[in-house]
Amino acid sequence: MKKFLLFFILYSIFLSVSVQAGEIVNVYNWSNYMPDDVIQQFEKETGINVNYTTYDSNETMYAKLKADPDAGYDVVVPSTYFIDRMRQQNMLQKLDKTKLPNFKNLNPDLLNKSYDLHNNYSIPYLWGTSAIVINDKYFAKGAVTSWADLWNSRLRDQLLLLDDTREVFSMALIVLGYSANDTNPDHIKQAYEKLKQILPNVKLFNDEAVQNIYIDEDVTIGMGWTGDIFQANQENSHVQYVYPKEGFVISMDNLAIPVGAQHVENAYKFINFLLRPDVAAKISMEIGYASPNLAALKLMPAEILHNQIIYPDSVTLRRGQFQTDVGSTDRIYEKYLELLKMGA
Ligand code: SPD
Repeated sequence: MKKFLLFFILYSIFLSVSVQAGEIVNVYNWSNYMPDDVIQQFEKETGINVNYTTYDSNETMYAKLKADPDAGYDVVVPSTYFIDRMRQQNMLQKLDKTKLPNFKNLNPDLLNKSYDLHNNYSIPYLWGTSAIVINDKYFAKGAVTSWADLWNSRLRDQLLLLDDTREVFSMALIVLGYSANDTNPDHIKQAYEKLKQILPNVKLFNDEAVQNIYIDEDVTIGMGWTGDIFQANQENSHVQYVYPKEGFVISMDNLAIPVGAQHVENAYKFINFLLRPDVAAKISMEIGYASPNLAALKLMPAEILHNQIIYPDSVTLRRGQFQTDVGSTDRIYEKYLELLKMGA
């Protein structure tokens, strides 16, 4: 009887360890970037538990994985310019597309770009822009049309700026007439000097609670990302997104598997699930970013496809610049952002 009990206990431990090891996927994503019910649906359909944690910037995610490649993440969602850096630094696994049959749903125009030719390391998730945000109760439509308007001294202590190095510098570089992907240290220094001039107008730097801040009208002017402002506009129709006349940044975030991933098969299952047309459509419509999934677009209503926050018209899109990796110049950007925030 004792022997039987011991066998039973050991067998139960073995079963529970093997089931737990196989039934989890550790996902590390941007905050406010995936609906809870999508995660629940995946868990229900597959029996795989999603251990979901979030980050607030590419830099945070990159630093964590750089410090510890075995940090335990199976899926991460870097922007294109970080995919470029991370694949070059051998931080990502080469993908086996035979395990991603839903890859075929993606828009070919958004694949095979220089940051990852053949998409060997990255799968487009969502794309969006950053632009000006105004509350039209406080700012008449047409009164703020350019990034340069945000430097107006009448906006003292009123602005929200994204707490994101490249986004903040892109704004200043574009105002100065430079590329948002500039690597010339002198131009970046000029952008820093320009940003110092906007500091008296800055109320806060934030990137995690942007939609609520605009919904609650704690801030009524500043900058923001597509999805946050789409969501804010649904709750408070006075929150408006204005594509600046000088230009703006377009970015795309991508699903990838870090080299140290422990649950690779589950990572493939999760990514393939997100590429399913019905799932991709749900994510895009709830989170408010544009979908790179053509099959998903076919499932979306016209009011979403014509929503100017998510899908700006082709004339507006021509003013957009796609974010690219700036290599080691990134350190210069980061140093200046730190200095700026110390002075804010
Ligand atoms: N809350 C989700 C934010 C996603 C932002 N992606 C683009 C970042 C490019 N710098």
